[in-house]
Amino acid sequence: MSEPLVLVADAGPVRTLTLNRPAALNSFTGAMHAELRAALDAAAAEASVRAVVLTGAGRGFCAGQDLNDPGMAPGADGRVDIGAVIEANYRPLALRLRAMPVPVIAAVNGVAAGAGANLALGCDLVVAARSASFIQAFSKIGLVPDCGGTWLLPRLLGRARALGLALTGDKLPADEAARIGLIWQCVEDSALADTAQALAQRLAAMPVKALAATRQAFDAAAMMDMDQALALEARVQRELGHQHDFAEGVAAFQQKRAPQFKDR
Ligand code: T3D
Repeated sequence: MSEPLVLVADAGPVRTLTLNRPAALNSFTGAMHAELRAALDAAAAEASVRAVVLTGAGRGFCAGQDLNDPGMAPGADGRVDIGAVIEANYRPLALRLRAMPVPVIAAVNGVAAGAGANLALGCDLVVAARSASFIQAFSKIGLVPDCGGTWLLPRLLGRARALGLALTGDKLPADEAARIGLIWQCVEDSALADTAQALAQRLAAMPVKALAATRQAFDAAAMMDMDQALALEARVQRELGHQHDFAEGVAAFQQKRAPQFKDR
């Protein structure tokens, strides 16, 4: 039997998904996309999973689209339909990440290039090893940033830096990515797995329904004026205020005990 293209491992409430094509820096084939979609769907469906860590096997995180994948071969008209690849694979992937009911942490263990960079940046928190880097490799092969890059990069960085990275395709080292606020944290290589795991365990013990709602409210508010965002906040708080976790959080505070959150 062939090796899984996405490895799945649980540590209590934290599920770790590891992209597993290390010889090609975990670049995406159609088959790896299918396994990752299925793994994300399973994590979303299982009540016991309260946080997800996404990382890569070997020395890379993900080098984007596998440029040797037979799915990239020209069709009968002699042309490659990259739009179809995006619609079938990258768009569903990026949307799935944004809709996860639990926080997702990217543990970027090495180079993250092309769609691999934007896969990481689409996660809720990005922790990167000092030796890792982020490359918007698209311009070098005549494409625009995808897997949500056109939406994510200007929001994360502002237009000047986003365009600078996208146009040049320059390698951005992890420590610089942290310094300019593109990612949450850069840590020593030897500390990456433990740091990401500890962060995931910490978030898993929190009210994850509210954490996911926070991401979704941020995404929605990005398209709104302030009054619309205030109305959104009222709607979301009303719903969260009816949940177990709000009552539990307040009761635990009043009773000076640790809360036991369970909503999802
Ligand atoms: O259908 C569509 O195209 C639409 C979707 C587009 C989304 C995209 O992601 S477009 C961008 C695609 N990705 C790239 O252009 C990145 C290509 N890779 C690189 O530029 C470099 O590999 C890196 C900068 C990421 C890393 O460089 P380095 O020197 O550390 O490693 P390397 O020697 O280049 O790569 C190691 C191996 O991985 C090598 O295989 P080999 O020679 O040892 O057998 C290399 O061919 C393979 N590899 C790396 N990236 C890819 C890849 N194989 C297939 N596809 C790749 N993207």
